[in-house]
Amino acid sequence: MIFEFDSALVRAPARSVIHGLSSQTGPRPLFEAIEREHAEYVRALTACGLRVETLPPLETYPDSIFVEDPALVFGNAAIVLRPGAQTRLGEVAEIEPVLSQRFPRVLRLKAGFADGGDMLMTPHGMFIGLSKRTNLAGATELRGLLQQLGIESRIVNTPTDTLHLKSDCSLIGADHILCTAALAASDLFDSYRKLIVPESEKRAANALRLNDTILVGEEFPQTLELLSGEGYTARALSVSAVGKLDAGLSCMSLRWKAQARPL
Ligand code: CIR
Repeated sequence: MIFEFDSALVRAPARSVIHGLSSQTGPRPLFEAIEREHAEYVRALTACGLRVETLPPLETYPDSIFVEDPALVFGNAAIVLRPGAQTRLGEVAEIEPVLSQRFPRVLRLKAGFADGGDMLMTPHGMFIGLSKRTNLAGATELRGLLQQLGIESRIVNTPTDTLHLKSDCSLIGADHILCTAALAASDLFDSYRKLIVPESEKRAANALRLNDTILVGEEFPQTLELLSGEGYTARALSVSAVGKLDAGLSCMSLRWKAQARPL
């Protein structure tokens, strides 16, 4: 099932994380605050039943804590992507050997750009969002790679004022999407039930369902209430420091359910 996970990779924040990319003009986050949020995140993943492996920090790449962006992982395969921000492209060479050691099959994007944050996996296939980070060349090549793994995909537009497709939406049930009003207004999720986050809590749309629990930013009480009202178990985590770097909950891990390897 799509929400079943037992394994995750995260990367410890480097001191340089405070210089990560951001579209915001406010103050930079403190390293200690990011470190705290990251530790809390790892504890939450573990509490949800995942075995979490923490990769060493990379000072050269401030945004490398957001390990979701340079790769996609599945039970028995991984795809190494090419993040669309120049300062992040070097993360590819760092994650590739890690994945080669852990997955029997690793495919690689060769041209164009694609960030994992633009990829939304559903029971019906993968949405590939075009954004400032994922271009048509990358999306088209990725479609071919996903096909090799037997995964259908659809290339879609991401709202222009958002970083990634998943900054604005998360799959919370097999046919249930948590999303911003902007995404709900598009025809993207016509065949899904939508739970729309309040305008004042737009960043809450980047939630993370792991097994039976949905992780949500604790800064978003109305969304937490909406989710509980729908019968979901939600766990609140602080994301205010990583939020200053345009990040949320999905970006800090790669998650999968391990599949038995043939003998
Ligand atoms: C960036 O701009 O690349 C980072 N500061 C934030 C990346 C967030 N990643 C994600 O949502 N998947």
